[in-house]
Amino acid sequence: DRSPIGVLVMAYGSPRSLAEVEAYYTHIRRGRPPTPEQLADLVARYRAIGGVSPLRAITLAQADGIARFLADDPDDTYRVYLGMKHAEPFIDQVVQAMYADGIREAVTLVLAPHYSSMSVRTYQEAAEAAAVRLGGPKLLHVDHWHLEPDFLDLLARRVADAMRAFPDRDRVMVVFTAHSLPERILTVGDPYPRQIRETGEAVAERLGLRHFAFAWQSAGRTAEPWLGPDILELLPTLRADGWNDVIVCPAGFVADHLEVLYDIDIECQRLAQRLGMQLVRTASLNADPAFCRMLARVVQARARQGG
Ligand code: FEC
Repeated sequence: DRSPIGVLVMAYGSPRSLAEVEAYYTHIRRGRPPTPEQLADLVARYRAIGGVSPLRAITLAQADGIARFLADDPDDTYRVYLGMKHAEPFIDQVVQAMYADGIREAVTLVLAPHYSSMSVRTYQEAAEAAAVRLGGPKLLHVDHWHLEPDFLDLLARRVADAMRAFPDRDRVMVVFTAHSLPERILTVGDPYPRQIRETGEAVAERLGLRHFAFAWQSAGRTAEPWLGPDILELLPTLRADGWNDVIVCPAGFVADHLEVLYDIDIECQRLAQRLGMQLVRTASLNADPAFCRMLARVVQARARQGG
């Protein structure tokens, strides 16, 4: 009667309504409430994408999809849980539920492909703090999955689909983007920028792309410097270099949400139009069954590896 292996799927989280935006923003800011101007600005961005972000629903569907594939495992029994960094159910509450359910060992998986001390690691720390306090479960982390062949194939397919909007692929620049982080991650040798580059290069190689570039997006509105160039800075440079056709592949994200639907589809698209450029954004992976299967396999491999 072995207890099932826990699977702690962790995601960013999103407000369920405009009324929840302030509490959400305050949580992101580690307890410091936003100013009224900051709050109004964020609410306006949520309104611009339809009032609520689809992120929560997509995250739930991704976790469901992973669970469905894991249910077919002939050897092991898994029980999937979903915890969020900035929204309910919070990661520590979920670890508590796992513990109460008798889960002794759990694989943790963050729904973001690239590892950073300021992203994936902070999810893991939230889970670890709860597990240490409770005396379990034992956590087996998946640190990153940015070079999984099935992930790269899925991204390559989406870039190829976007390419169909253009008559001549040799005149299209493909820009891989990921969420910016404060520049100080570079002083600790953080692998994040390198891993994003590796993902983009591997996708480019699969497609035989000759023209591709990298840019950051969605930098926070704080005083310290963030990694650049931002996609909003890169576009004018590309235009000046004679590029009119651009594909943006937000390779650091796995779902439609504010940073894709607003920052790319509205803000970046507006700039492209002003510059007279044609910009096509690749479709997000969302709950594509092939993506969920790929994640389920990553979980199985980590469980078998043990720790
Ligand atoms: O659709 C939605 O409702 C949520 C979209 C969303 C995703 C997301 C992903 C990442 N973030 C990362 C880092 C930071 C850092 C700060 C920060 C701030 C915000 C704000 C909003 C927001 N993030 Fe986010 N992020 C999303 C949403 N993020 C809203 C606050 C307003 C703003 O700055 O625009 C700065 C915190 C601070 O002020 O100190 C740092 C990283 C990711 C990608 C990896 C992951 O998913 O974990 C890294 C989706």
